[in-house]
Amino acid sequence: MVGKLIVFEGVEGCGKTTQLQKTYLWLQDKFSNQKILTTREPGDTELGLGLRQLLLSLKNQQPIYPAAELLLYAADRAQHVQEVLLPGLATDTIILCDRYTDSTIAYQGYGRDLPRAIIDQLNLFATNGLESDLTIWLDIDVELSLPRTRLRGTSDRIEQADLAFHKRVQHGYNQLAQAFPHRIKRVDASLDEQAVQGQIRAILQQHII
Ligand code: T5A
Repeated sequence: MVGKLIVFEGVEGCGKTTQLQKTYLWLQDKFSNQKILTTREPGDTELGLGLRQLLLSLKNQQPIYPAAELLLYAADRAQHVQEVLLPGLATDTIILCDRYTDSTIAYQGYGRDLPRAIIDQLNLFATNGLESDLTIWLDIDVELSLPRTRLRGTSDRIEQADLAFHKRVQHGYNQLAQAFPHRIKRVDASLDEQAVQGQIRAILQQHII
């Protein structure tokens, strides 16, 4: 199979990380000779890990301004694309990526209200035009998903934003899914883990495998 970039997207606590791992194990079992890689944004490279700590830590004494936040996510992505995604795809790897360009549109665009034109330009610059082959959007109301993250007992800087922010992010994903139906496929993430995984497998079987 040729390399593919499959991205998992959604609001906080939608279950991306859980589903990405389940999908990885399923694909590994199904295609034992296929190279499969899991990765995430922000924080999969050495530079990205430092940026992730800056972005998500609650220890910052001063607020991070939206424009600075946007540029830090773009820097993480630029490094990630060059260091991980492009080399992986060049060696026919199936890459399962936790968040990518749509996160920036949803969070910094819809959430922080930064101009879409600038975000699109930065996404293009950071990715060199690399788009996902398929994006799985785990759709769930934030009223249901945020309590899941709180069960962990800790929350990061962005999780602590107010409910209105998270609702704007959720609306952003909705708008993106309507704008790019060929690339973004919705799953109902309010169901139990197995039911969500079943929907993801059906989508992968239809569009990738
Ligand atoms: N960000 C990122 C931006 O603002 N701009 C950008 O450009 C990018 C790339 C990343 C943060 O950065 C922001 C978005 C984020 O705020 P992160 O730690 O990677 O930070 O945070 P998340 O991506 O939100 O990851 P989370 O771990 O918080 O949530 P997940 O991955 O959606 O959820 P998961 O799988 O960890 O599950 C959360 C809990 O729910 C349970 C799990 O067991 C777990 O306890 N769960 C379920 N419970 C019931 N039913 C199900 N179906 C369940 N599935 C999982």
